[in-house]
Amino acid sequence: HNKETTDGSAAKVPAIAQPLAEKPSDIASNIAFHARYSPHFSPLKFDPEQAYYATADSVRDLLIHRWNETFLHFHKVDPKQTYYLSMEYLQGRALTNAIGNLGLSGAYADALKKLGYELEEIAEKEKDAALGNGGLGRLASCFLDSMATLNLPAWGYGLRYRYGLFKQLISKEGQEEVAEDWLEKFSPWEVVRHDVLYPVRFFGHVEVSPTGSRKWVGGEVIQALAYDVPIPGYNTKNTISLRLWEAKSSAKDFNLFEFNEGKYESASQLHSKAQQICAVLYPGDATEDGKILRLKQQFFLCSASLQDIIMRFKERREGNMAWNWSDFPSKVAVQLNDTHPTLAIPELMRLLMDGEELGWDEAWDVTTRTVAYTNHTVLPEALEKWPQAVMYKLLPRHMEIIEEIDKRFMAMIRSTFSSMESKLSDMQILDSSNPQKPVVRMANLCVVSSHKVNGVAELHSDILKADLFANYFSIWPAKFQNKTNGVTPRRWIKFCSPELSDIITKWLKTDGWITNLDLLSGLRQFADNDKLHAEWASAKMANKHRLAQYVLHVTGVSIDPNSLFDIQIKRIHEYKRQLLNILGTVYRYKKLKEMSIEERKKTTPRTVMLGGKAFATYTNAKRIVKLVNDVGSVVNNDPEINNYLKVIFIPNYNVSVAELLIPGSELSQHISTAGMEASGTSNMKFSLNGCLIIGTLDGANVEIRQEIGEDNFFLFGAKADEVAKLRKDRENGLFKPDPRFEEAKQFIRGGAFGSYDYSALLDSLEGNSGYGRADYFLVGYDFPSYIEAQSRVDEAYKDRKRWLKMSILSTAGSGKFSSDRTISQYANEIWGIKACPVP
Ligand code: 6GP
Repeated sequence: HNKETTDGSAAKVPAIAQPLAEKPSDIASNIAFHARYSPHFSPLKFDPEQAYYATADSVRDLLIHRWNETFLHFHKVDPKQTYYLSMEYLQGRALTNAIGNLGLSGAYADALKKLGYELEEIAEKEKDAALGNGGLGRLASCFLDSMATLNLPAWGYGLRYRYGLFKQLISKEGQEEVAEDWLEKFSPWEVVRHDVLYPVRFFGHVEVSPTGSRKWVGGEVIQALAYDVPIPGYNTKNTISLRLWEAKSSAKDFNLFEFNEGKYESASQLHSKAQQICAVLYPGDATEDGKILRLKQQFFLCSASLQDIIMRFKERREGNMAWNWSDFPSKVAVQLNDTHPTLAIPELMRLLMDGEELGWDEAWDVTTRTVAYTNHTVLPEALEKWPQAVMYKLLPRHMEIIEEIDKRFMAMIRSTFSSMESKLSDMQILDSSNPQKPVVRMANLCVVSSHKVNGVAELHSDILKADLFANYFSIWPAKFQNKTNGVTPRRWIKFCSPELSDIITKWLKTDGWITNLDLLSGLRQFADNDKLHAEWASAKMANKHRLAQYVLHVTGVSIDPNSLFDIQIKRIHEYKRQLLNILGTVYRYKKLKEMSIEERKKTTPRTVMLGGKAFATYTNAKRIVKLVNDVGSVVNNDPEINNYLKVIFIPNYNVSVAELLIPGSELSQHISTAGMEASGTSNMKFSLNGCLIIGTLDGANVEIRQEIGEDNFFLFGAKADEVAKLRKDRENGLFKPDPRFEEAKQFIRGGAFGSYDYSALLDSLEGNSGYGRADYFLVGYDFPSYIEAQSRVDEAYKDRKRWLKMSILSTAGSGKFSSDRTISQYANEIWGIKACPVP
């Protein structure tokens, strides 16, 4: 019963007469049909929300049609396929993107007009699918778009979190987290597949048969049910699938007897356990129960996905007597999006050995040729380490397998690389150096078991080789690669900034750049052209007006579209240094206060916008959010200053908010401590949209600056290779803070922004709290060069012609940062897969 229904026998499904609507009049009647007969709401009303659902349903028809054709085609051709395993996907809204990729934006706009609605108004009714946290999750979504567009045989696998990460509310107290309600009213973009269901086991024990074979039995069994989200490619029939697993119990798990005795809770115990698994992304893991829940989520994703992958592999070999398990890696590539899906490694080993009766060596050969791993961060606290005791309890058979992998790895090192013996304790997968708390190092398990390991920008990949994974690099140099991140040009310029896109198409005389972003370099020859300048400026201004309206709507603060729009949006983290931004802004405010009116009039007016979520238990990050809001309350209400400076905290930053902010931006901040931001991807989106960057030489900034030219990038700060020494100097008392830095901190400590005591936050810059080392993120060291770079920005902005030229050159130099380029490189250099376009 687990088989796909479209297994090549689709002829069994009766044909339908109803045509798929692609002309405005047909689309309008299709929308009307869904409004009446798709039973989400009362069929008697057609308000904007219902119009959205009916429109989405009609788009879904088209997607399902293409999705089926794609699936049948892949089934027939049986190409090697990639399976992307990720705990996060930040899909955002689907409607505008889907009709844009289908080439039907105009037709849908016309159809809705016939029904009395504007497409934009309807599209805004959609809630973001917010199944992610940050860059890693949005990258996964950009990758899906590129895989579909490049006609690659690929699938995404993830979890269907009912409440996502959280919704951020902002009050006087700062950030408050509440459950995200994206599924409260049903999502039209998912197709539940009641025929795709797999059991996933937890706990239990290992049983050894008389012949010595081992089986995992007992424990708790939860069902994984597939929800498929169709992912249309741009300008192609190919529509691939994001399969999200939902945890559920079955009717036989419901104890009717107990229920009728009034024992309601125990009667449906398994039901509530299943509900917990897909409730939220990254539940708190401070307690043991929290750790078990996180591991359950990870294993649930891995086990269901691998069962599905193996089922498909076997299904496509049915009737063929000649196939062999050693063929598996020539049909299947599994990509681990960071370490969260590491359990795919022991689970694949288990399924092959205990399920398919392969021996260790054969299973290991298949597994290691199948799995590859991407690292997305070098932050020590993000490198997952799970207590061995918890792992034994939840996954006893997997722990046996991990122990065996570790044992064999050590034996291999001793026999083949004996000079590395002294490094073994660092390289081992099991770390028992603290006998009270032995842990499993997931990243080590990934590196040992993957055929390729990659970082996400050149600098980051170099750091992996020289530092984090240096020992492994010395024994397996060929295993390590770089794949600089990219973003999809469809969502991140074509659809979110249609005016600018039309200008680009007009000047390049082709819209080929949308799928071949390198063509943007053709804009360079027009960088000084006054006509282009005028068009460019007017498109940017329209986007700024749209953004200003949004800001007024969500914050009540009106901002001036003639001021410089300066934006920093990303998760709030000390290494990303939103604190540097706000300290710089505080300094600017203080200087403005000290100026005469005449002097003030000569300055460049700015609107500083920040947005991002702080992890619920990350105290300093939450203090930063509060500080930004407190500074905003004072500055925005200061009649002397608020024509020259505004400070806005954008609440609940997510994908659809980014789609408004990025096109309207002129300056964006990517100012992490060098060496700490693996890549960044919003830097690419901003520069693609003609926004200038103020930034450090970190992550992909390095490559962006190379591509767009040094003169078009406001650089400041320490370099990655200086950081270690600077930290040492600081610890040794050799750091002399700049007086401007002291002044900014003192201004806050003195209560200029209210009575809240910020000393705990500011003390982290003096050196005691947080990482236990003085100003670990070097805010103090970089402050003066940051302030000076900001002055260069102010000067450059005064010269309109120069600024516009820099803006055009930013877009022109962004060709490299398409996720189409990134995904082609993964396909060729890691996965070994080829395009499989639906004819
Ligand atoms: C992020 C990195 O912080 C960011 O620099 C990078 O651009 C992005 O991944 C995509 O590669 N990392 C995460 O979001 C994360 O959770 C474990 O890493």
